[in-house]
This record gives sequence, C-alpha cells and structure tokens, in this order.
Amino acid sequence: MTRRPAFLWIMSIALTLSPIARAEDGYAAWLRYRPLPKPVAATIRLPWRIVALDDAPTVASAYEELRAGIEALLGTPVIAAGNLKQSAILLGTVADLQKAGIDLPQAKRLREDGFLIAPHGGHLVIAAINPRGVLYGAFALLRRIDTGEVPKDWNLLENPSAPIRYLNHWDNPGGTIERGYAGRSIFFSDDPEKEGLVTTDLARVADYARLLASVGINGCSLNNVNADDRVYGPAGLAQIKKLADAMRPYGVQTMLSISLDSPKRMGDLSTFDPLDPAVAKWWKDKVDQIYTYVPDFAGFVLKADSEGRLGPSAYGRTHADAANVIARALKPHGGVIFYRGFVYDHHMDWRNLKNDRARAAYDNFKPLDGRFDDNAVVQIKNGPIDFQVREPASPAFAGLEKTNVAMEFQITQEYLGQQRHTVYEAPMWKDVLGFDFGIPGHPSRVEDVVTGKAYHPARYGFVAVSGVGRDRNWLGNHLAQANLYAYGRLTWNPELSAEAIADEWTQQTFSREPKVRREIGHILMRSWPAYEDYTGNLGIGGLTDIIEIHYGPSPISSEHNGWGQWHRSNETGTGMDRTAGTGTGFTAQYPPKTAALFENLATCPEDLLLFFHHVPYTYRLKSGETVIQHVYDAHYRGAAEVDDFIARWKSLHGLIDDQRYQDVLGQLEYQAGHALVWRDSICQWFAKLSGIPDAKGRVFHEPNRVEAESMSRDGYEAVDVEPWEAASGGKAVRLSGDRGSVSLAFGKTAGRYDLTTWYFDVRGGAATFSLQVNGKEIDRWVADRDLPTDKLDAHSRTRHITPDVELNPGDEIRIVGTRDRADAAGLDFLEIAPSHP
Ligand code: GCW
Repeated sequence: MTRRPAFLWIMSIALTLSPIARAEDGYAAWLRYRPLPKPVAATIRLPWRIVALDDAPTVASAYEELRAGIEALLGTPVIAAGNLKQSAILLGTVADLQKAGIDLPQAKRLREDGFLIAPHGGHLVIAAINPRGVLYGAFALLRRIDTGEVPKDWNLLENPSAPIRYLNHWDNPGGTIERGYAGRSIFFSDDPEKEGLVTTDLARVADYARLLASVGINGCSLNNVNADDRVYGPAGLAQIKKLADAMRPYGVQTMLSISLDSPKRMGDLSTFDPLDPAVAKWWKDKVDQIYTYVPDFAGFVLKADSEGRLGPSAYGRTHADAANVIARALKPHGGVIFYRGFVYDHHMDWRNLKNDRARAAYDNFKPLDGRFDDNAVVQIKNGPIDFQVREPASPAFAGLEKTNVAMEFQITQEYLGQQRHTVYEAPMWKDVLGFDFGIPGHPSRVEDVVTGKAYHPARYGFVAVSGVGRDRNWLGNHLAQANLYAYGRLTWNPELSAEAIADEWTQQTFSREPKVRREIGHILMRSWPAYEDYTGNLGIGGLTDIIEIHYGPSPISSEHNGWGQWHRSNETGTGMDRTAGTGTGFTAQYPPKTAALFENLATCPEDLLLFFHHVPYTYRLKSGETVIQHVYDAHYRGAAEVDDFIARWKSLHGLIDDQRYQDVLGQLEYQAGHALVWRDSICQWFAKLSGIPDAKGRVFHEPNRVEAESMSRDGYEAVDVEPWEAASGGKAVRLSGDRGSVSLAFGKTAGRYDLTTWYFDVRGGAATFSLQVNGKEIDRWVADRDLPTDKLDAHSRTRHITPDVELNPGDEIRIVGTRDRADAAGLDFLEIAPSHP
C-alpha cells in the first residue's frame, strides 16, 4: 500500500471539519449558523466571555451552543470565564444569579421554561427559573442574531404558551416507523436480536434533541402508540435509558407508549381490568421500575379501544378508569398519562346514514368529563376525523371543560403527500388554533383551550406525531423540515404568524437573501392551499386511498366500509350530512353559536361545505360557480400551481447550495406530476359519477396523449387498472417477459416537442426505460423512486419528461422497457406536446 503524504491527510481532515466544505445535505437543518457579513457582525456587540453559573447538563448545553453559535455567526472567538470580574454572558437560573448577588426584578414574570435576556452591570444575563429555560434563552439569542432581529439593548422575556410541547414517535422496535416517510427509526435498531433494541448511534439522538430544544420542544415519546411490549420489558428499559440519557442534556424528557393489556399480555396476570387491584399493583411496579432507569421520565401515551387495540371496554370499564389506574402509578413520580381521544368504531355500518365517525371523540369522552385524574391528559387530534387536508376543529376541545386536554397535530404528512409533496402545515394549524367556538363569557378559541386560558386545567399543551427518520435531512424532504420547526415555534407562541415562522426558518435554513426568503416563503405559504385544491376541496376529505396507503387518489375507497371516512358522493350529489336537522347530528356537539354556523347551509364556511352538508352537484357556491365546476377548476388550478412553485424554485438557482437545490427541484418536479394524477383521477371520477361535463372542456379531453395500450406492442400486454381512474383510459400495459417495447409513427407536423412518458414506478424492482426515435436512444431512466405500492395504480403512476425533441412526420417513437424483478415496466401513455407553444 502506498502511503499518502502527510499534508494530504491534514488537508482532507481540514476539509471535513470546515463548515464550508461540508455537504449541505440538510442534516444541520436550521442550525447552520452561517457567518453574518462582516459589517453586520461588527454592529452586534456581545461579551466574548461566558460564565455558566450552574452545572446542570442543560446549562452546559446552553454554554456550548452559545460558544459555537456566536463564533460561527460573528466570527469572534468566545471563551469560558471563571469569574464575574469582566463583562460576560452569564448563564444561570434566577436562584444561581441571586447567589451571585444579581437580582433581576423582571424575573418575577418568568414561568417554567421561560427565559430572560437582559443587560446587567456590564454583563448580558440569560436567566430562567429552570435550567432548561436557560438553554431556550441561548437558542433564542442565536436565532435573533441569525435572522437579523437583534434588539438595540437586549431585554427580552418570553414564556411558553403551554408546559406540554411534546412529540410522539410512531417508531417500532426493529426500526420501522408507522406512517414514517423519512427512512427508518433514529431510536430503534434494525436488528434487535443482534444489535440490541435501540440504536448505537446515540450521537444522532442527541443531535435530534438539540434540534427539538432549539424550538422549545421539551418531551418526546419514543415508540409507536400501537405499542410493542419489548420496549418496557426489563431488558428493553435498560436500552431505553440510553435514549433518555442522550436527550436529557437538551431538556427533552422521554415518554413511552404502552398497551392497556400489558399486565396480561406480558404474561404476569390473567386480567388487565383497570379496576382490579392486582392490575393497579402491576402498573405501580412497572412505573416504579421505569423510574429507576429514567428518573425524569415524563409518562405514557395510551391508545386504547381504537383500531383493534384492546381497551377498558373489554371489562365494561371507562376510559377514565383506564387512564386513572395508570395515572395513580405515575403520580408519585410526577409523571403524566396521555390518553388518546382517537377512539372510534372502525366497523361502523355505512348503510346507516346516522352513523358518523366524526362524532366519536365527543361521544366517548364528554360523558367522562371531570372523571380523569389531574395527571391524566386526553390528547385530541385537531379535527374529528383523522388529519385530513381540511377539517373543522374537533368539538371535543370545547366539550371537555373539566378534563386536561392536549392538541394532537401530525407533522409527518400521512394524508398530506407523505413528504413527496410539499405541504407547509403551519397555516393549517393556525386555522385550527384560531377557530373560536364562540362561548360567551370567556376566551373560547381552540388556542385558548390548549393553552389553559379557557378552562384553567391542571395540565395542557400540545403533542405532534413527529415523522423524523434516519434520512440525512430528518424528514425526507428539505422543505418538510419547516413543519417540525413551525410546530415548536407555534407551541411556544401560537400568536406567531405562519408567514413569520416560514421566514425565520428560511433565513436560518437556506439564506438571508431577500429573493430566497420571498420565493420560499411564497411556496411554503401556498403549498397547503395548492394541495387542498388538487386533492380534495370544500371540506370533502377522504378522496385518497383510505384503506391502506393514504397517498394517491382513490375516492371510492372511502365508501362502503366501516372506516367511516365517507363523503357519500353519488349520482346526484356529494358531501356528508352532519346536520342536526337531517343528518348525523354532529353539528350539535359544538357550542350553540358554532353549531348554528355549521348547521345552516348559508353560513357554513364553504371550505367545510361538504364536511357538513350533502348538496347536489349543481348547488351554487357564493361565487356563482356550481359545486361540480368548482371541483374541476380547483383541481386544475391546484395542479398548475405546483408548476409555479417549480418556476420560483428555479429562479433561486445559484442562491442555494447545489445539493439541496437539486433535491428540492427533483421533489417538486415529481410532485407536479403526481398532482396531475390527482387532478385527472378525481375530475374523471366525478365527471363519470355526476354525468356533468367540465364546462371548460378539459376533463377526458387530452389532445396530446397516446394511450400505451393503443400503440404497437412488442412484449407488452394490456391490463385493466383498478380502480379505473388510476390510469388514463382505465388501462395500462406491462411487460409479459423481461423486455419489450411500444411504438408509434409520429403524425403531427415537423417541430420540437416535449415527450412525457407516463409510467408506473412500483416497489420490488427498478425497471429501465429507453426512449428512442428512429432506433436511436434519446433518453433513458430507471424507475427507482420509493413509492408505496407494488401495483399499477395512482400511487405508482409517475412521469418522465424528455424536453425539446425534434420530430418529423413518420418518425418512429419507441419506448423500450426492461423488467427488474417485480417491476414489469408498466406504461400508461405518452404525451407529445409542442415544446414552445
Ligand atoms: O391516522 C391513523 C393512522 C394509523 C395510526 C392511527 C392513530 C398509529 O393511519 O397508522 O396508528 O391513526 O393515530 O392511532
């Protein structure tokens, strides 16, 4: 082996360490701390010494964050100082400061986790009641510098809106993640038998906790609510301790999801009846055991009597009985049980028009209001169904006046394009939080309920399903990081606007350049409305495949089954009648003012029209447009808007590092194609069902398409696609053997054309396509995108564009497909459109 000269080693080490040479793969997320321009940096005067008055690990994290952050942002070295003689940044709790003789009168206004940044006697003090607040103060100071919001004289006091600002992970031992779209679990190893239950990459777990702390998230459950007992068996707990230890220095407390039937399932007892004393003792022993491993354990999350999970109904007991037996075991340790309000019957009879899944949370929990212990919190999904693109706020937020409640949001984009589509969720969350139930006499916005102002409960706050996975950029899509960021910022302060949060995030994550801020801000702010437009509008919800994948369109899948995501579309009309007058009575679960608003067709907000009412397709909206025409127009408008996102993104070329520029561009281009799949499937499905054509003549009229099944075929067979609207013309072709082709003779006038091949990219193989003109290959690609199906359907249908091809009449265009294992190179159609129309 030849040895490399020493200077090369040194150079390569220097390159790995230098922040400039580091690839911009999204790992640093919004904590990139890019240097400020020198003249700007020069205007920011901070002491260059830091004194930590506390030896708590979170204060040590604050110290380290400030040291590295200030050095990176301002280019000035910062050192630890041992005494207060010279001007310094002082880090400590109010008690530490008092011991050092420093009294800050404004500190009286501080609450748990809040912070104060204030000048004092030549020092800059970052103080809090608890060490975690000091860490939050350090992050706030750095964020202000990074985003150019440095106050003239620091004097900032912030308290969080709620004490509970948690995340739930749906991660499984073995490393898979339920509804996760960013790779495998960062917590659990892939091979528990060999490697142990949890990851060996604890540094990544700590990095994650740091990201969470930077936006004030203070707790995190580690495992799926569909819980696996291995996690809290004795061997499991020793492993879980490692994760808790890795997150603790960033003030993130850990929780676990549990199963109510564990006392029985783990083989210890013959019952899990929550009122059985032996069961109560089992929970007490289990909880005591957990606290020996994780002394600051935050508590449990419990999904019971829901989607096949066993619950108290097995013994005729109530949800309060189930929550309280566990709450009492946690109480001496200060732990909390989060009892999920997501309880519904998924075997409901769809033929009964009075049945309604939306009623479930309120019907199940309202009768128990006031019967939960004070360390039990009922966590309620934002809407009454299940994280759909548009839902009203759940009436349970208004109804549970004597129960601790927490908001449950979902960061992972289960029903919102699974991170392959960009959807910035903050505007949607703001919409829910800002909704006012109109209860006379006290504040009654959803935000007031979950921040404790409405009913003054013992505990309150927020949880969200995380979706973070092992992909380098944490969420599988760079732009989706904005949702994690926004969740933290909004739970800290729900009054912040979605735009302001997007802008802070963009500056830290991408660039401070005004053009970058403007364009990314625009894309983020328009992304939810665009997605709503091309997937399901007017509050219809549920047009996706509901049974399993929750990704592409499949409007009929919601109907005729017990899952209850019905939209009740038929030949004459669409929408669920949830009124008290003629429907399921759901509207009556709201306080009177809100109930009347939704009940009445004339006052019901139109973006929720079909959630509350069944109307004929010819019903006229306030704009004068019919419902059916609105469906067509919205789907066309939404899909076209993704092209606008692409144009805006392209205008940032050169202003963003190349890796992330290309990653996002590729993702948006895919999204634009899949938005067309949505548009066409939904429009065609409604056109056929209603028999009312699109007044603008677009639906079913695609002049530039040539169906693959009508081309000359060699080695390809035609197949029917189910459901029919998943493929153009309801048919597709796929290879019968290993290789084959479809071809046609070009029949239009000579010119330059964009050729778009619509194909199916299925799991279990990566077929190759070659596009040829007169026998010469002009393009080639591999179907290796990670899409969630092994069928030719609306989840796998995608496109490849070959731009600007010169064609003459009679030219032979041929697409050659080569199979790879289960991927039989399925094709839907070819689109031939003039390049410069
Ligand atoms: O949205 C549904 C998901 C399930 C999930 C369930 C829940 C963890 O499709 O995958 O299970 O909600 O929230 O419990």
